[in-house]
Amino acid sequence: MATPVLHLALIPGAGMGHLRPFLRYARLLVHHQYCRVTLITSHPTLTLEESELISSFCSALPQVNHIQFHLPPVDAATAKVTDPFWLQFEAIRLSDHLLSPLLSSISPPLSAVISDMILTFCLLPITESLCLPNYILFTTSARMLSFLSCFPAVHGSKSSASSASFDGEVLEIPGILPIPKSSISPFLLDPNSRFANIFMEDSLKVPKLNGFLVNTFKELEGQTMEALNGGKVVKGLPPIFSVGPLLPCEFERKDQLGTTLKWLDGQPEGSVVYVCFGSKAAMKRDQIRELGDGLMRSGSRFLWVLKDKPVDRDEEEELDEVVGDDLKESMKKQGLVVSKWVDQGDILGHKAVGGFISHCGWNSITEAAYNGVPILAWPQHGDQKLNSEIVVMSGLGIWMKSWGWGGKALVKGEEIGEAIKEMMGDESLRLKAAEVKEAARKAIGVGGNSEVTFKTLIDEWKK
Ligand code: BUP
Repeated sequence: MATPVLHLALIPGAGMGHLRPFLRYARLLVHHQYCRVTLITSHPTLTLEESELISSFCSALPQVNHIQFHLPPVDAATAKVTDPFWLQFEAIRLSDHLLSPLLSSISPPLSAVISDMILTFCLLPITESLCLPNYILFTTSARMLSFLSCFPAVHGSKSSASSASFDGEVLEIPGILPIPKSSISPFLLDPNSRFANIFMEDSLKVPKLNGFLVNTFKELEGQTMEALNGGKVVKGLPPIFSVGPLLPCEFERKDQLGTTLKWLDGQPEGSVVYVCFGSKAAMKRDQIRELGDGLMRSGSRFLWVLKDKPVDRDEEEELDEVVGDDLKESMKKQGLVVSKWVDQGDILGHKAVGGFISHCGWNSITEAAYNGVPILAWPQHGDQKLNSEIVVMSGLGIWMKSWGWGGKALVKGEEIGEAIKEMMGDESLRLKAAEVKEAARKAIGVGGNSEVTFKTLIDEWKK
């Protein structure tokens, strides 16, 4: 058996949406004959789900060297953020003094570090001082990477490396479809927000990194990838590699009883709308009730992952407390509502699922693309409107732009019901989604773009 000649450290950020692609990529690497992998995670994790997932990953892949670093406590007032996920990011960003000795003491010495973009601020000076190549596993879209690279233009900074311009309404980035102001998170438009400051700092660091691995594929974002790599977005960017779609793995499975899958087994093919807004977004109760009403009005069967808390969910929570007694009773006849973690990868791959109401977190989009499931986009915050634009551009789904950001204005059940009918009844959408599915499978199949990129990266790291 060949001895590994590469030692790669993977350092994810916080939240399931960031952790999962790292673990999926780590699994690919560890199965390569030349690779040894060290996974470096922060402790404690923000959610129980993350710590359980890390344990399950380590049990499934004991050859991975797992190291934890202990986070300092961070005060919300000092950090000027209240969102628990951003507080966790802040704590990680304040841990540079721990990461430097940790990285330099790893044995055998590292060949490269693959880290989350959110850590760049504290990690890049360390990797530079240790002369370690630093690659980013970018957990969202290439479109979002273009936006990040040009972010100073949003706040009026001119740069000779980029001719991106913002006229107050639209961000024009050469080579990619313009980004309307309405798609940019309000936090990032406020020059004084902590988020905008972090983006500004990170944007300036993008050219200093050794490369970006993006969980995307040619047929989904080929034009944007070409613009990024062709120097159109910003001159002098490092190489950007498409490595996706990164697929759900066995170690991610949580629903050992297969409750949701058993329910899906009893439903006709393509008949079920799957509803999930990711691991972070929690809808307000009045919007949850309207969504329940909309699902009922659509006439479709549904599987709804209901979440009204931003961090871990309380599985004991009573549905009637959230949606009310009447709606709870009528919903039982038409769908299944769960308030616990489900195995989304399996659900999207089930033949009964014919549509997906999604917040458009990037992992969810790539998982839907891989399974050819049409999406009704309902972005809630962050990068999700930019991602929704890709859903529409690729033909994978539809987006009711008038609904705006989730939580801003109440979207009524009637409208939701009509939008669901549109998604579920559109045969051309179904066919287009099936084409995206074929392209996704081709990308990671033998000789596909992402598969070839994987080998290219291994060769690059071996040099
Ligand atoms: Br909720 C939920 N089961 O019950 P996104 C999510 N997931 O498997 P987010 C489950 O978590 P960010 C559940 O398949 C996806 O891989 C889902 O990531 C899985 O959204 C992941 O879609 C969620 O990127 O993260 O959680 O909002 O904001 O970082 O994109």
